[in-house]
Amino acid sequence: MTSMAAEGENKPTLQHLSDSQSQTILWLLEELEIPYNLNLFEREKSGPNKNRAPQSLKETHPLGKSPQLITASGRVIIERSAITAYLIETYDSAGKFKVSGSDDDHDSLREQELVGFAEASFNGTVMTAMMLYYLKVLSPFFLRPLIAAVSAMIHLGYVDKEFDAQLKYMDGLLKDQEYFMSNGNPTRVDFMMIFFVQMVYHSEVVDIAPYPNVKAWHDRCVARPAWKRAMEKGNGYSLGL
Ligand SMILES: N[C@@H](CCC(=O)N[C@@H](CS)C(=O)NCC(=O)O)C(=O)O
Repeated sequence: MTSMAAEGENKPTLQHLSDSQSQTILWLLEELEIPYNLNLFEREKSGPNKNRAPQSLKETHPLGKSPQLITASGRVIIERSAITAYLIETYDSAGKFKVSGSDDDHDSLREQELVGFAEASFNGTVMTAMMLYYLKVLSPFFLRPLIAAVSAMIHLGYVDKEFDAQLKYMDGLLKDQEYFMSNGNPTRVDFMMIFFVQMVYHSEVVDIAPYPNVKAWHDRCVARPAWKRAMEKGNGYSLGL
């Protein structure tokens, strides 16, 4: 673990990679309105590691992924679920982004459940759809019709049904409130969920128009001034296929 506390001047530091889910941590930092350091990393432009993170991200964590948050005391935290929990717990003294309810739909257990749903279940469907897409476009041309046919079968039998069930569930959660667990300000669930929804939205692997509350929630998140500031401060956020 590398200590960057001195360099960080008692501020957290975000190790931020272009076109990545780190953008959502940048959004949270802007929402919190705290001082922080931002180290920008670009994806490799060519060679065998084209589009991958640069080796320099391994200097702060062996996995070399982004986001990495280096705390003011020099501890390196990976995984957005842990980073969002840490940042909100440490810096949200007014409780703007904390869940505050005690009923089943708004308590901390529900928050944990929905963070897990976003990361494991919804992301699982998104990744399966992405893999099928890349398998199709990256395979040799003579195999492509066969792979396209197998991919269509997996979509029909599994992926599309999962997407529909999951997006309907999410649409229902957003029926009477602006964010997944709140009105007014997002919570950790929204900071987690936005990336997975945007993967779907930007790549068009599934149409979210039939889920109007999800679409309205997405548009509400990206209309926030903090989201816009984060977009200006980051170094690109293109998720299209
Ligand atoms: N589960 C991790 C995912 C981290 C991750 O996979 N980051 C990607 C960017 S979206 C990355 O660094 N990719 C570059 C690479 O693998 O070379 C989290 O929540 O932070």
